[in-house]
Amino acid sequence: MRKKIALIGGGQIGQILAMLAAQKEMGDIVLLDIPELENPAKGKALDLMEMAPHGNYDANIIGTSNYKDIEGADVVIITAGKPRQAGMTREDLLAVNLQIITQVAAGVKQYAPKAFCIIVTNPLDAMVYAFYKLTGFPKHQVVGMAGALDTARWRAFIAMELGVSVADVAGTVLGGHGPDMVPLPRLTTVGGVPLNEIATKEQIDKLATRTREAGTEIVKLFGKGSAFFSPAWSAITMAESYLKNKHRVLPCAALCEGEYGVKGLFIGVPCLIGAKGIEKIYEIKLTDEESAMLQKTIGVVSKTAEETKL
Ligand code: A3D
Repeated sequence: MRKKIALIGGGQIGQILAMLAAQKEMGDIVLLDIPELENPAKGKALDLMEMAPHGNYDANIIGTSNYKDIEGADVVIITAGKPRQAGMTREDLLAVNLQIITQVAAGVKQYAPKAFCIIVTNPLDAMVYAFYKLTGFPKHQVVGMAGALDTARWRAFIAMELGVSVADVAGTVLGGHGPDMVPLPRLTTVGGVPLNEIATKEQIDKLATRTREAGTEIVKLFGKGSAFFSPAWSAITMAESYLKNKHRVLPCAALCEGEYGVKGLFIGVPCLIGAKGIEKIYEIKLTDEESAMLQKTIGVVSKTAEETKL
């Protein structure tokens, strides 16, 4: 039997997720949106079915607004919620998206209680915390997508700046999904060569700042809405590691219970994703400066998590 992937939210990111999941033949796909947008969800699903002969994939893809259709899903990716508009912070979305996540959590809890759940809705660290609290799912089954995207942006900007293949840039970005996130130049390499040895301090500072502001850079260019291609591919990478037991090590918002001195919060940390979900969190020995930066982002995440009152 094919695996089943439920996509909650059939907007910009949801539709790209559906296309990627189909192209990668990850399983059958359910695209769920609110009742008022059930027909557009059905239309997107049908369009993807009609793309299959050229896309060369076999998958059953449906659109719906009924949670019953996600029954037994192996993976649930949640993008339901409002995106930022120009001039907004992610935290401005807290009240409206908390209401949406509350509805989504009830539906997923009822119909897909065993699924590996990847939350994308912003403000990310608070929404994944809320989903975890509301569902009561085990911690290894609930994760937020942010670090995978922040790291992709860091790698992309380095490759663009230095004129090297992005495939050879390795690194990681820790912390919350906001302007206080912590790129780690000390641990970033280009084909094994330390970044610090091939880029100047000015270049590295500029790249770190651009990474922290990358989401806002796109929001400003769009004028309306936020990034969707790169967030979708980041979430699909996480889902694929789970479904195929690939054991990718990706920075994800995972529940920390003592790791990095964090207790009871979802923070972006390097995670091993396999068939059991979040199988391991890796702790990196940080310098004093890096630790201080991480403490700052933990403070921000702690405040938004508190604001959910959960
Ligand atoms: P958008 O294109 O508006 O799609 C969101 C979809 O969610 C819409 O089709 C809505 O109708 C649907 N929706 C709303 N309420 C519900 C509900 N109760 N049940 C089911 N569906 C519902 O937004 P988008 O796809 O561009 O972005 C989705 C979310 O991802 C936003 O909150 C963004 O801020 C967030 N986002 C996060 C990142 C991260 O890196 C964490 C990056 C980019 C966007």
